[in-house]
Amino acid sequence: MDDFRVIWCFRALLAKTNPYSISIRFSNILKFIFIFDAVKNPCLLNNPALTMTVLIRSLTLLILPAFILTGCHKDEGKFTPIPEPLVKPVISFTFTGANAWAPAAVSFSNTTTHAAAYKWNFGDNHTSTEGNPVHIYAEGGTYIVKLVAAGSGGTDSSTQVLTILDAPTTLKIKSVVLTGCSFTNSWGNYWDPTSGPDIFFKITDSDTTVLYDGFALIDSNSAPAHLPLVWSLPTAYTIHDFSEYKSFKIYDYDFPDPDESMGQAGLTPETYTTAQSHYPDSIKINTADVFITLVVKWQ
Ligand SMILES: [Ca+2]
Ligand SMILES: [Ca+2]
Repeated sequence: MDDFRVIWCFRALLAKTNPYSISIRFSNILKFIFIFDAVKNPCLLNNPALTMTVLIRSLTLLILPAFILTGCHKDEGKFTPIPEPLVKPVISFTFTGANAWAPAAVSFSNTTTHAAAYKWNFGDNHTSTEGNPVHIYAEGGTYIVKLVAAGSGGTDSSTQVLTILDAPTTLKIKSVVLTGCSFTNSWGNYWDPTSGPDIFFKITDSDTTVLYDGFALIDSNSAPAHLPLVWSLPTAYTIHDFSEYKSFKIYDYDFPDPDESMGQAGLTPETYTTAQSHYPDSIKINTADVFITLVVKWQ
């Protein structure tokens, strides 16, 4: 755009009340400037409204008679537009979620300026054109993240390095905490009518193979007020295969009869190895019969 027309109308000058107003209509104009004669009238420098008033009053004296005779008069003004300077993108971004076990979700915060389009290369053969993407790194490693930004002033790019830790290979069960259970069996009878149940746990596979017997940690003569029952394992039980189901079975010790099962709950550890459910320090599992919290350590 080289120049443009300004059409003003002095209809407002016909009004007999102050202050005078003037409307100026522009077409397809993004920027404009007014130039006032501040040398002759320094007080006008910071008062464009006053300048317009003085200008209008002066013009009124000269032109108003002609308006009265001819009606609204159109005039043209010519201004020099100020072109928008073209600035290259100034790339800036931060991220959170790195230095975590894989798979890890890393959130990128894009603070680039003078850009309208972006392309991310996360360094693991994945890309994105979002402004502020969240990317899940599936495996541990060191990755070079590159952001390319494009704007009216051109394109530019910047890189940063981030590290994702290799996924843990073991899950250690440090404590089994019974937070809830029924103190009556399915017939509505107390497990141990005279003294309350003597509660302990076993860890088994999906069948009946006992992997860990917690009998040594038994809580004898329990009552609801004793909950939660906290069983801290002297030696943590270690799970290596995250795809195998583990059952935590709760018993009332009966002698000489077989132990009475009060219920069970279990987990498959890989459920907790996603970017969303990301290696929690405690895991809650339950069925209708028992509620258990496992205090664990991944490594
Ligand atoms: Ca019993
Ligand atoms: Ca008992």
